[in-house]
Amino acid sequence: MTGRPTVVVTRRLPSPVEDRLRTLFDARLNTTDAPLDEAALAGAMRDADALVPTVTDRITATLLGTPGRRVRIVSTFGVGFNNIDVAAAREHGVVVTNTPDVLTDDTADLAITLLLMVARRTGEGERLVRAGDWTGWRPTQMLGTRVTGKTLGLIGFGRIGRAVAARASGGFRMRVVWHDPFAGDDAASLGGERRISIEAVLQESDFVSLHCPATPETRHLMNADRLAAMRPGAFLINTARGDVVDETALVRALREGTIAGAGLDVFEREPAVSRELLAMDNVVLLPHLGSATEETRVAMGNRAVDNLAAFFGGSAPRDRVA
Ligand code: 8YV
Repeated sequence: MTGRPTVVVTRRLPSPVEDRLRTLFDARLNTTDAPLDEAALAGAMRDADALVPTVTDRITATLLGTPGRRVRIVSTFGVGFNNIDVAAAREHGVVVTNTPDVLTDDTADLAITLLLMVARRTGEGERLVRAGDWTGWRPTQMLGTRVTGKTLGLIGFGRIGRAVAARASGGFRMRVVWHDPFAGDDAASLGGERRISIEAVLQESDFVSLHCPATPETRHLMNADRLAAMRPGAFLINTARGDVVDETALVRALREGTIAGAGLDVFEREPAVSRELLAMDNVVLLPHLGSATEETRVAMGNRAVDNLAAFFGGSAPRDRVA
């Protein structure tokens, strides 16, 4: 290749990352931050050497098969890559990389935030105060559920699941049980108690937190039956991906009192959130904030840039997933 590689970035990134992209590449940055439509993405596939998408871009087989495609690497900004058809990328010889590790702690912090918020009814409490409806302290007002010492069930015991386990067991003396078909034998030494089935985790847990990737196998993993297998009075926390939960079944379970509440950072049809959820007081709803700190978003961007720099420098990108 002659000259600097052309890199199309689909959304605004923190300015230190955009500066670095401009220094290293012929960077086509998205100054408006408006998502690129299908035609613009196809144009990028034809005109650029690399694409830096985010969770809001669907990198489909059609896109990867764009006639005259020039893009050779898709360096996604995020650890999850369910928005990218990795099988099609492999087929077309397009390299795909992600940004693991750097967002583990912040995402774990957010899972704990949701857990505390929903158990202690803090969203509800804040709404009351802001509405000017707080009439004064009462011994029986807005009683929540204790967190300390309870059982936390983790579905997925990878980097983020383990970071949540450390916070829960260390900070809140919680008993942690987990299920992860892909965890190696070494995972047992990282704490918590392993369970062979998801149902065993659900039956034992006061709080269930999801930390598995979104794959065809995990789509609607939390369906009506699994929600019914949770303890009455238990809470569901989701910082993974919306489609791991059957949102319609969740709404029903919450409405009928099958479970006590939910803390959700991700949704099946983002940014749309079901009207029923919006109307419920026993759910906490956040706009996909898992990795949203200044520090982490810069680190994610740098990791995406490192992957591009390695690829165009002729070495193996550290975070290759396809
Ligand atoms: C990001 C995430 O906000 O990394 C992920 O998988 O869900 C979040 O950290 C998002 O993916 C940005 O593309």
